[in-house]
Amino acid sequence: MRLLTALFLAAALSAPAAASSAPTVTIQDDAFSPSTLTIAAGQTVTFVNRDDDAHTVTATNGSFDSKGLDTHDTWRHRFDIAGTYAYFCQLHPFMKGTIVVKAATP
Ligand SMILES: [Cu+2]
Repeated sequence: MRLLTALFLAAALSAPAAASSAPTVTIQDDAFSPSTLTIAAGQTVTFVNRDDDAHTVTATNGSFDSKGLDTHDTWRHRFDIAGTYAYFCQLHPFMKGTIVVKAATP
């Protein structure tokens, strides 16, 4: 019985590790990291602001806009359509990033 409990706990504890591999872009030192992120269609990207400054995640083509993200704010966006999405920070237009969305394989 104890062994089963241990196995169950091990399985439960390992679950969050898988979640941490979710696509994430960190905003730090006035830059998006990674500057280019490749995902599959249907995936959700989490943007995390680790800077002292406010930033935005704004699509160059206007298809998405996080609005202002303060320090430690996170913002998520799901990309359903394959393509290359360039984005920038409206407050610091020199900050640029790209999300490459590949068609999901059936
Ligand atoms: Cu910015």
